[in-house]
Amino acid sequence: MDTAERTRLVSRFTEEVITEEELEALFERSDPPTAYIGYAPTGEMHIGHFTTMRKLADFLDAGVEVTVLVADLHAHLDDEKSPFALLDARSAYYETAIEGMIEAAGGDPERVSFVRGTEYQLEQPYTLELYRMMAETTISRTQRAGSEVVRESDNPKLGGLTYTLMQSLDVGALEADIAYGGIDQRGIYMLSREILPDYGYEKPVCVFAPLLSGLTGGKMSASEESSKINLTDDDETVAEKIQAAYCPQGEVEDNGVLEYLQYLVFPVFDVRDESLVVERPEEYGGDLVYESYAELEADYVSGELHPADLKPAAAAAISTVVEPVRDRLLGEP
Ligand code: TYR
Repeated sequence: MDTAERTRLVSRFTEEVITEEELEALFERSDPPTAYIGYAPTGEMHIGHFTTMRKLADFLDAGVEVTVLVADLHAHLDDEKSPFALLDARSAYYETAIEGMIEAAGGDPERVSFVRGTEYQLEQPYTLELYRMMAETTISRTQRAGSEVVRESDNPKLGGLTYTLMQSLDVGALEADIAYGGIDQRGIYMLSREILPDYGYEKPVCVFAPLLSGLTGGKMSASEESSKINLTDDDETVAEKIQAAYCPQGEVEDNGVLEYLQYLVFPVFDVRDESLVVERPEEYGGDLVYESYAELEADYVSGELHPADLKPAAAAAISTVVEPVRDRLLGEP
């Protein structure tokens, strides 16, 4: 695969790449580039996680070595509901779910390295480096970097600042050429790009995934059940949530159902060589078959495809994509 094709694969379905030129330069090197993504195991994993995981298959296909960090210390630092005693079990649950998602997206989980934060963030070299960074980085710079990620409060704890600085350092500590995450992580990795060269590391290339809309309009919310599909939702629950979802006729903006199709279902169907069938009674024009998201979106915008027909098809498709992950989590064969 040539540099242009590898760059295209890694950049597709992203919100931003900083910078494409630097990414190309990584692919021109002789040794394979490395990338990492981190997840703090704070709660239940959902379909938003799945879309970022889906992209790991693109990284693997482009010949990038991928590390997944299960950021257990981070979970504790920013969330009082993540006590140390729970972190081991939570991390194991994340690892199982993540492996399932990579596999369901057509990637090979055996090719991904897993690491937990506590495996290296308590070691002396990391700690010393963190203390040096604390001595040299201002509170306001760090606050600004983490403002989209760390919980807000009138009386913030030190943990949020430590969290941010540690995540900035993780890129270097994990020797990642590429930091990958949702666009909300942008501030933290911009801080990495700014300060890591002072500590002898390369400036990382950053790849950011879009944040998906929730099913109730607006942003997806971790606490609002009906705004997202959970990985353990059964087919009926998926169907009910999609049926009730905000999905205005002809409108693409803030339309979570379309976003799930674009970022998750079609890329997975592409690997499986499947197309999306929208069943319709003959009198309304009969079934529609889509090979690509672009075709579906064009029909949706033109009014040819109505939400009432789209929703059941989308729900069934989402269910088949989530099913292998659900089975793994629930311990079914
Ligand atoms: N900040 C990430 C989140 O919002 C978790 C994370 C933690 C990512 C440490 C990377 C990292 O190095 O879930």
